[in-house]
Amino acid sequence: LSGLIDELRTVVEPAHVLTDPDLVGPYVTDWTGRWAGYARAVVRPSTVDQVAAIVRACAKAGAGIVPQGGNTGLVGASVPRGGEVVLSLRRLAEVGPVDLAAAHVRAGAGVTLAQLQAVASDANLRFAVDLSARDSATVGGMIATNAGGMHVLRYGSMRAQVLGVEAVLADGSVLRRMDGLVKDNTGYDLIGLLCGSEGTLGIVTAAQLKLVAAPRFRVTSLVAVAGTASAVSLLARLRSLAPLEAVEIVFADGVDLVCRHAGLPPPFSQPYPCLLVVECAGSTDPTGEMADVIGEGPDVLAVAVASERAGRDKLWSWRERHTETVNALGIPHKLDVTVPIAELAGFERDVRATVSDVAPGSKTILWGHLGDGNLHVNVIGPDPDDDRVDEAVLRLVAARGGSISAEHGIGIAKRNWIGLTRSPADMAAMRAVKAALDPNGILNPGVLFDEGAGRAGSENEGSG
Ligand code: FAD
Ligand code: 2HG
Ligand code: ZN
Repeated sequence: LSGLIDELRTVVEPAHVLTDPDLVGPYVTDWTGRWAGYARAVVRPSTVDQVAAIVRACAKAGAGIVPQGGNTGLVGASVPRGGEVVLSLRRLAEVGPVDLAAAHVRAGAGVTLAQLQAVASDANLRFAVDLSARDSATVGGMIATNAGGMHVLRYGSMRAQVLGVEAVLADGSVLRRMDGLVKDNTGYDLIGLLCGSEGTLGIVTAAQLKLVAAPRFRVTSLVAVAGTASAVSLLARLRSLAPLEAVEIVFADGVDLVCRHAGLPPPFSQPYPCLLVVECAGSTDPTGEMADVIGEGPDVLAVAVASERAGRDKLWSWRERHTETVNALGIPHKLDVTVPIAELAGFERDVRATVSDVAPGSKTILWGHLGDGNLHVNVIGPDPDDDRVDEAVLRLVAARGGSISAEHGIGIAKRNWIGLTRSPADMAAMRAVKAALDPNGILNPGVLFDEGAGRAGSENEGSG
């Protein structure tokens, strides 16, 4: 053990090989507090060559590596399980310059989303992915999780923004596809493969990222409706709006908790069962067409509209502050799922009833990205190790033809149930990819694949 640490201290400055428990602490517990482990060391390189040398040293010593960016991941994949080396990429934080003609920018893996958005905005452009962990979430982590966020319905998730990647593979070799070419059909799409690989196939050190035009106008509406079924009928009308960027859903109980936690006033003078945040952006003012579409239905109970930054931020705050509010209530069980939009209302009803049956007295808080059929099911109450609620909810998702991981990944939180929605053939192909790229299993061991298997929902039960 000390041999590896001594070797790591020859690769990066000794001050960036952390072993002191006080310094290591923030790197070994996840954002939710549900997942924590022990690390041999935390290493903080600042160049791709250092990353490659660290990987070679760990491979030689047979030490597992947990790549880490902002540690905002929500499925337990960014923290060690037992004695791995945490490889923090945060110091790879160079960004730019923006290539205006190509509309792309090079960013190091450790660049935060907020930094990237600021650089794009200075160039009168914009990075299309946005999420509320923007001040901490990094480019590398967002690629590794294929992060989604608020604007997926218009621009797609992280994978759709990535034109190029530089990554260190498990043998320490460097894969470099950084030309930023929009068209390049030369063999397998290894860039796409790394997106969503959760640190199990390679360590992203930099990326070439697509930028889009910055809209002149942006208008946000907070729309009250009677429930999920009404929200889905409104969504059907909203789809006719060309500049539609976001349709997010929250419910009265969650909004009430957010108000109490964040000290916000209630959004309307009376409570409504369900609220949507609807946002449009473009080169002309979308206020009129939004009002036409939103105003025309009997299902709309109240509307607030803002087009200036401060007003829009306020309308978003009742939605964006859900995650921190839930964390303040206890250690949550987080289930980030998609179901076909036609199934959403039924799923919402079933999920509330099922959680009450399986964990009486617990609190269920739902919200999400309605336009993507993506609900975040957060349950407070069951012990962190008691995963009966997790299993019950994920079985409901599978029964309705959904996905057990919409945008956060599988990590260790859901690996026992991956077989609910992936067939044995699918699992065998994924294992073959893992074995080819990381034959000794040193990259994020235990993530994605349940080596113990045999539990409910293991791959043998795949429903395809
Ligand atoms: P980390 O948490 O450090 O790591 C996440 C995963 O990526 C781990 O598997 C890790 O091993 C791997 N990884 C990290 N860096 C690298 C690298 N350089 N190379 C290879 N693997 C790497 N997610 C969404 O999709 N949509 C949202 O709307 C959203 N909102 C959020 C809001 C809050 C308040 C929080 C706390 C989280 C939210 N997330 C959301 C979850 C989270 O996935 C994203 O914040 C982000 O993608 C994680 O980036 P990170 O740098 O923090 O990665
Ligand atoms: C969101 O959309 C994030 O708010 C986090 O994806 C979801 O905390 C969660 O469950
Ligand atoms: Zn989300």
